[in-house]
Amino acid sequence: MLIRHAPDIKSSEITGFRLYLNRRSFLMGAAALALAPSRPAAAAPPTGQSLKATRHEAFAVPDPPTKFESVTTYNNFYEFGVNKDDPARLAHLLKPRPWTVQVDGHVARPKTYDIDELIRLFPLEERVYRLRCVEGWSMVIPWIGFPLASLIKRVEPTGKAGFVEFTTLLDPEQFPGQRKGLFGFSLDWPYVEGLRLDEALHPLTLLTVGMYGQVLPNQDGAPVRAVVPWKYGFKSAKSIVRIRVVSEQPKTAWEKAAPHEYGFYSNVNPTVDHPRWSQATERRIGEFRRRKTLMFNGYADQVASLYAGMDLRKYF
Ligand SMILES: Nc1nc2c(c(=O)[nH]1)N[C@H]1C(S)=C(S)[C@@H](COP(=O)(O)O)O[C@H]1N2
Ligand SMILES: [Mo]
Repeated sequence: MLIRHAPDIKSSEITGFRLYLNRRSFLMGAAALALAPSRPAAAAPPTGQSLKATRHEAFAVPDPPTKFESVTTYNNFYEFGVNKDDPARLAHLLKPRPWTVQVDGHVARPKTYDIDELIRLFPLEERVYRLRCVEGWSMVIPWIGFPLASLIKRVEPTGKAGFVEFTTLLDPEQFPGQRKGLFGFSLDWPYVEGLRLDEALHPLTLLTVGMYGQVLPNQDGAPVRAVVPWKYGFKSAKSIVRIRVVSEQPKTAWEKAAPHEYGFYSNVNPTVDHPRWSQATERRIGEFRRRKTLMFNGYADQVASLYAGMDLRKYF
């Protein structure tokens, strides 16, 4: 059981499997930081540039947004390391330009998009969503992006399409966490996530390229990440280089690491506990109290029908 010695304590919020991983790799993480190259003198990434979007009120939550500072300094992005502050410290290593996203698989019009072409293709919307991590904390973030469905429909899925698979960039030069041997723990890189086709086409599911009126900071998944607000945070893959329409359910990075702990669906569900901790409550970053976790993270009216008749204990 965890000992809570401060109300706003950070890494101690990580429980179970992930706490174990963090402890194991704490010293190794420090070594990786020391070895990481310093900020290059080349052109700065576009992080911080303002990005215009039309505010979209449907699905917006009334909760006040989490502080930008918290959202950009308290991150999970294992490619940079397992500690919450590793992504912000090492984010300068990631170069979000030039960048392409390969969209292929069971589609009639596969295409590799330049990121700037992709951003121009669809009108950008601002949507305020809750995001809850499986570790028991949550945030409220004004994202900027467009429905993933717009892109999927554009490439025309064929009759064989059943799932959508996301792959994060594999590059140990930019992602120190992918360097073999530096950390005591490693996911099976690249980070892979997936959704059922109907989940991917759901109007709530976004591809995001910004937040808080600006270009997505590197530590939050620049230049493009998925945001699936009714699922645990790890389903929202960052720094995506490939979106593949497939027929079989993808094997995700977290499923491979611990299949009994992280299922494919990973819908936020306060009635189905993680094998080693409760999912009944959460702490909103910036608050002290714990609040009750809502079914499907509060999006039940929109998404519950996707799972009608499914045993959510089995398909966790
Ligand atoms: N590629 C990649 N995507 C990732 C992760 C990661 O480690 N690698 N962590 C996930 C987890 S566990 C969470 S909670 C969210 C955190 O997003 P944030 O840091 O922008 O709040 O990103 C998700 N996407
Ligand atoms: Mo998470």
